[in-house]
Amino acid sequence: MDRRRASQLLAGYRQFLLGRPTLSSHEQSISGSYSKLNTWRPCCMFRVSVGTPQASNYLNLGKTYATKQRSFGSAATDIPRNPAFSKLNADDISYFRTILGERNVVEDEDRLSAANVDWMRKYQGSSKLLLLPKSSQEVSKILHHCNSRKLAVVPQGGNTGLVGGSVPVHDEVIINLALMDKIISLDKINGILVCEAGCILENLSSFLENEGFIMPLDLGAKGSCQIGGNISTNAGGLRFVRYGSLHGTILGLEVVLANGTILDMLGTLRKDNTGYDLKHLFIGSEGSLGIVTKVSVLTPPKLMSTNLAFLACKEFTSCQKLLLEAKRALGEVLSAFEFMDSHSMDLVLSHLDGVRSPLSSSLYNFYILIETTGSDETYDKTKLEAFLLRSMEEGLILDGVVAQDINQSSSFWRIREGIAEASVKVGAVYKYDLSLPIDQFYGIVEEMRNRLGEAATVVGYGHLGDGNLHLNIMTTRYDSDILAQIEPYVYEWTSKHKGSISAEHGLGLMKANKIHYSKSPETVQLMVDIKKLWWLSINFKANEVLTKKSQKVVVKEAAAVTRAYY
Ligand code: 2HG
Ligand code: ZN
Repeated sequence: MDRRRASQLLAGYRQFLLGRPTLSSHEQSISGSYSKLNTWRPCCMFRVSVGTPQASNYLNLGKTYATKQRSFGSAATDIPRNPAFSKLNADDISYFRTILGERNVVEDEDRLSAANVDWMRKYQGSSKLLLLPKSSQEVSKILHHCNSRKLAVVPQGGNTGLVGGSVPVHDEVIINLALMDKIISLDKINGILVCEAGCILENLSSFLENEGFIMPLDLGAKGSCQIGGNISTNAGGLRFVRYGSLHGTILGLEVVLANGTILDMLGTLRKDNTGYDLKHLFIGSEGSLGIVTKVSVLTPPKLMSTNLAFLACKEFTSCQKLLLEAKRALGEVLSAFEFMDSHSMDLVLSHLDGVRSPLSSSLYNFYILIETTGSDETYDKTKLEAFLLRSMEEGLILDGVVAQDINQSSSFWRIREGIAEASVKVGAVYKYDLSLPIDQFYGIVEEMRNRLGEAATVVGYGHLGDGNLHLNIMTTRYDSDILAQIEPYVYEWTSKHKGSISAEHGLGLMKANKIHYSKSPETVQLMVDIKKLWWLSINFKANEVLTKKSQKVVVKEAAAVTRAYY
């Protein structure tokens, strides 16, 4: 494409979308409401086991157990209830009432059934009790009691996870942190926010934006997910390409261990080299070592100039080159680089009301969202425009638009963030959250499409800037034959290409026994050892149950890391 034609197109982009689309619920939320959105919001969870740390007895996943029927699909991993754990009795409930008050000890069936099932309605537990603590001390008392009574628990945040980690497996006591939602402090010079773990991500973002900062983390589930759950799964999201992992931005944590000990690591220092940095053990360990109750996070300043481009490419190789060029040309202002294929786009357009493509044609194969955030409007715009012109001239981009106001950018984001929401409208969805080398990124999507043929709709999208693909496979209903064609093929393929089977969603129930596809036996063994040591150090009784035999099972099955819940 010559430069003049490219310039005309770019000018045309600015005229585009003059008719404002109807506000989506996402946009409404941007204009100030904190209310829970109707849109999709899966994300995270945390989980810890309490009572005897008898990890091994429920890890022999190779055997088939005739336990309860799960709703479907990849949830089929059946884990037997460990008989070493007690059953709740009336005395337990009375004790919880004395520490939490009547209202926050929930036995109501409707509320329990909502807390027992995940957002996809794929993983279903049968807990009879939901506890809503208001402070770390209350969490500590709950855990201390459960530990001494050998009652299993599952911590729950916004219950937006996609891997079955935030709901009970059997009858665990659910500890939901929703009432622990206070903002404790903000250092307005350094942007260090301290808050409770139950704070909803979007509320933190809105609070910070009023103060001139932003959360380093942003994701589709922001209207419901809680920061404690984000940390427990080490959620990645849309700003990862710019601000990196929570391992970098979380400065401190308060965590309650299974025996009720409150571990104060709630530092607010950028630099602190005094011994092991133990907070990292809790970031991404899915609650297997403790419940995160408070958080200290380094928040970047809010920069005033944001631009968002919605672009179309013909080949996947153009998307790859565009990424490289964007990193080179946009450098420090690049704040998101998101990818979706035409199948993802079709899915959103056909299942979400009020969403339409910003491009005049729908014949493109791939779409890229590029966001820049900087401090100088003219400089940032000039940089982006020069980059877009060059990319069009080189034929990397076939078409595109640049959002002209917040409504337009919200409508662009709505398409990308709406894919997960649209995916559950088809019927059944099998979700894979993979990290892959950039040259292999789209290969598995094409392979699965060929492999499954007409039987399924296969879409690929995700955080191309971070090498994180979301492979979603949709069918009208869950079917074990389809599942058998997908798994273990997807895991083997990922492993063969040195990818990760869990980039940002955690292992949860879905992938607890799949860890070996991404980690060597020695690495898993060390995780198992750390976990055993952890439990031993907080509860000497553990010694009695970690028999030689059960330890072997732990090692063999390699699933101990997160499936120590029960
Ligand atoms: C996203 O990036 C989320 O949209 C969800 O991580 C991915 O639903 C999925 O597979
Ligand atoms: Zn994602």
